Amino acid sequence: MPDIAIVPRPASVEELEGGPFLVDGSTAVVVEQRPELIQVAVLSADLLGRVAGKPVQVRYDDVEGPGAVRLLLDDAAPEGDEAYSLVVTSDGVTARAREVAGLVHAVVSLRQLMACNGDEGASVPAVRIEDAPRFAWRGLSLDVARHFFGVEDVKVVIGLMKHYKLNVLHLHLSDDQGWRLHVPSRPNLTRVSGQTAVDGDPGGYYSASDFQTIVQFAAARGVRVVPEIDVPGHVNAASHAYGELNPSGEPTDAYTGIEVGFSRLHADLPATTPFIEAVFGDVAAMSPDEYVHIGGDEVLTMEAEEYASLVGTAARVVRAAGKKVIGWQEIAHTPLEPGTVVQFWDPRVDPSVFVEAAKAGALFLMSPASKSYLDMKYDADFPLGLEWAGCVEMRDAYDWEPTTLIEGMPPESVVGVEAAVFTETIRTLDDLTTMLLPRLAAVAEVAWTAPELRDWDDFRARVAHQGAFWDRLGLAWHPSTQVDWER
Ligand code: TNX
Repeated sequence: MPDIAIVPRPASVEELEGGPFLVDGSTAVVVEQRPELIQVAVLSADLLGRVAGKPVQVRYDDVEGPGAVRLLLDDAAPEGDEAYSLVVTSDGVTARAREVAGLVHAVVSLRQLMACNGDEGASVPAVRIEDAPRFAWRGLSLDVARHFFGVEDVKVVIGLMKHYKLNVLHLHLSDDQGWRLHVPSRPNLTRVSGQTAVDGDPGGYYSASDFQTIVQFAAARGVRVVPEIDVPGHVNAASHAYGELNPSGEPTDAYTGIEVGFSRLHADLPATTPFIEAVFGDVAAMSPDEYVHIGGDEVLTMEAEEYASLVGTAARVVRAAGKKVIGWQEIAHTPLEPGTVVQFWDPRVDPSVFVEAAKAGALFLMSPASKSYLDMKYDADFPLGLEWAGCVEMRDAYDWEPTTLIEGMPPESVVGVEAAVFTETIRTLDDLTTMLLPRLAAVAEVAWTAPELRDWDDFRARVAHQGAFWDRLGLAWHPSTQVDWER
């Protein structure tokens, strides 16, 4: 096991002369007394204290002296919103960044370097790290529609995202099987379709205040939340709650199976445009993020023209609310405003339409199912997961290059990488973390680390260390045989 085993691998790591830094009962996180720094200091003291098994204090004066973990927001920090530097010597630790998100990354790196010394606390080797992400968008798409995951479960997921320096939680909030976000102007969506889930399992939904709780918990950890309402397909939860969305005027039956592609909105019904306006208007008002995801995938029963018109309506409403649009790759078949983000997911189709869209100004978020869909089985015998994109082992999730995935795509069109976990077969938090861990760490390194620093054998050796961390947190995870785990 290398001494310095940070995942994702930092841009530069230099081991320094001198002894380790000890995190013990005398350690304090020291910050200037400013609201945004106090929040990150309290979070950091908690994280470090829990690993060391000793309470770590927060202090608001700029004490020099030994034992301080100083978090500084200043211009001497490396450039870039999320960049940071971290210097550890036996005397103390200094983390610098220009934005709070960079300080969170620095503290996560520090935490990954801590080795427990039993009753003495923990020690950290002397080191200088300079680090910054390769991609600005490093996401995880979480399907809470097929099976619902409540606020406490989502907090666990956000904690893991933060630990691997992922910064966008994309919540797939609606699908055929359930509707998971209360929409004030269409209350039946959650009153009726908040109750249902795959296989008749229990449903659930987020109230406006639950959603704010998630957003704030995430923000404190440097994670944005992008809400997705999937239209014009994957809408049975909506057409079950509001019969006016169907040509018959009658609600559809609840759907608890796992087929895709059958449900749809109808552009020519009078209720449809007001529905799209109300839902996306309310969601845009509830969500502070710059982006709203409009779905757009797998509408198998609609002509291209009607599809384009409904996608266009959703995109117009999102933009009118002052937000930017992201949608699944199928939206590339419609006219897009420059700057729209297209989320690539299905590598089985002809990619030329994506290259054309990119040349016309669309941006691409890479979520190739055969690499980054963490709801695929690890191997054919795995009890959880689907197989339509093949099995995704640890190395599959690691060994791929986002900018060359689509032949002819200008590399500068790629804004990032997003893992996804759809939950048709995933019912509990244990199921969920079993699918995420260890593969989330692999996709996170694809998103964070420069290509010339990525190497499977090197990653294997570093990630082996993470098993003990998941065990300590009591998380269920899959001990892939591709790694010699340290537990
Ligand atoms: C494809 S990803 C879907 C989802 C399924 C998923 C299962 C996407 C845009 N559509 O509806 O849940 O596969 O892996």
